Amino acid sequence: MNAEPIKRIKEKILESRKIAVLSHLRPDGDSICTSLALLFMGEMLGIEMGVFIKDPLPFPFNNFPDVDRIRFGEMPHDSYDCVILLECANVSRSGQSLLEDYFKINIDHHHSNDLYADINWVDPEAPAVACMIFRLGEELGITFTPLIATQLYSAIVSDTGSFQFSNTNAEAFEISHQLVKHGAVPILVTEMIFNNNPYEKVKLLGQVLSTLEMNPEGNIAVITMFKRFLDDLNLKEIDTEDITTLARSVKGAHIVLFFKEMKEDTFRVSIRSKASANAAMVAEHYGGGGHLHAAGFTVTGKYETLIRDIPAEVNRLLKENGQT
Ligand SMILES: [Mn+2]
Repeated sequence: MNAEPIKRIKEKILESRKIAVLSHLRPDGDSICTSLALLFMGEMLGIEMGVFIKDPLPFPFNNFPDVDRIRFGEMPHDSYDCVILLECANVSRSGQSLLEDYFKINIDHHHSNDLYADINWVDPEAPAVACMIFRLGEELGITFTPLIATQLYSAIVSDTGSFQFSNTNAEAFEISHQLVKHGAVPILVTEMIFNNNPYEKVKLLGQVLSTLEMNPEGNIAVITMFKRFLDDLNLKEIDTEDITTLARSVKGAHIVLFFKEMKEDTFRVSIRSKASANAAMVAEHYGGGGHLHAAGFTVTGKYETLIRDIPAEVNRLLKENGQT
């Protein structure tokens, strides 16, 4: 019982004949691509593998190679020797029910994790869960095929925002170096992840950015997406993280307030912040919540009033708490 978790996971996998791999609700590039890499690794060991994801895949991962190997919705309750949960802080994060009777393996690189499984391997230093699965693959003596290398490399590129986010460390580069040697082709992954936008998304990006305003102090950027932007382009929902990233790139901007019109006089405000500016504190002030650098809240009122009052109040809050 005292052995390192990676060793115990190796042992459990090697004695298994049938394994289910689960990841979290609203799956992201890291969880999706790593699940597929793990599926191929298990199959190389002669294990019957199943990848189950509750929610549909977001763009652009819905167009990735081999996503037809993923099964969506509720996992069928077969006789798995173990269930591996990737990036799930608790069982309910997987969106799956009735996992009580299974032997569970919990692999995560986030700080907050309930350590709920039979084997828990949580490493907050790992830049992506893909890096942990790479290390597990080495432990298992897997020969990394170009297919596996491409999935793991895609996961790392996605989770580190192309080696730009704060989780980018030496390990991200070391493992990527190995993966490229094993046949991952960086330019092809870049094309798949970043240069694959639908025309409508880039048009929308332009429209939202045209609303960009800075507060007088120049530390708060405000952008707005009106419902009519989406309606005009026949878009329902689209990932708008790129737009926020651009707004946050303005020199001196510590916080981006992204107003999304839900219906008349109702806005969902996403907050993205950097450095010491605490997005969660701002969101909580308005009855919302979130994390240090990503949070949100909902407000009602006339747009002209909100757009004037909220940035001023947010600036006051930041000043009061020494966060500017
Ligand atoms: Mn991740």
